[in-house]
Amino acid sequence: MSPISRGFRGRRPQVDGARVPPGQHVVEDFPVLSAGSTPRRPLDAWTFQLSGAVDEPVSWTWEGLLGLPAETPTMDIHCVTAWSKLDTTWRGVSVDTLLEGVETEAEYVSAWCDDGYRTNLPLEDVIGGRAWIAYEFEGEPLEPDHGGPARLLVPHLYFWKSAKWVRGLELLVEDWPGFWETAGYHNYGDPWKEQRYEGD
Ligand SMILES: Nc1nc2c(c(=O)[nH]1)N[C@H]1C(S)=C(S)[C@@H](COP(=O)(O)O)O[C@H]1N2
Ligand SMILES: [Mo]
Repeated sequence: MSPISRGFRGRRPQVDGARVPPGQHVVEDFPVLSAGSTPRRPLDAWTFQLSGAVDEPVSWTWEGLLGLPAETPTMDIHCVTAWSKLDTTWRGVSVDTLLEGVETEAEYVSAWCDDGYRTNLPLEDVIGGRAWIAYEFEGEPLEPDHGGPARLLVPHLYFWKSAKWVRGLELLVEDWPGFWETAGYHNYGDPWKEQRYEGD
């Protein structure tokens, strides 16, 4: 018998290693990782707000968000707990669209959420077509456990930066580390540089 079974190898999912950051492995399922329990907010009590270093805070109702031009990005996502999920398809509004016409001195943002979670990012990481407020996953409304009704999606950074149940972005002149960033995780979190923990 051949020591290598072609049949066995043939059933393995084909993974392009160049798409998987160091120390990560590809999963087919979609794990749920939350610091607390899933908050439930009725859509008629939901708003999304841009606040902080802006002349006037701007906010959208749920209907208002759905009325904005949407995009359907297909992206790979990378969780610091070492799973990566390839080719996930989302639908949502680009943060560029929300920031159109907004004048700001800010260089950072803090995303805030209905569960009290916060995460911080450089402003430049949420513009230029790299971040969305996502409300659909694989063609279905985003499930509450995965951040529904809407979450921030920033796939080029570790997934803890993709704030679930997001309600707004506070624009900041000075950086303000969030929940995991003050608990020993890396402030920036580039999966390609394996920036998992403070000091990486
Ligand atoms: N509001 C909020 N967003 C959050 C979290 C959280 O606890 N609260 N957990 C983060 C972490 S650590 C990860 S890995 C991802 C997990 O997203 P998922 O549950 O959809 O896989 O959400 C991130 N966004
Ligand atoms: Mo995480």
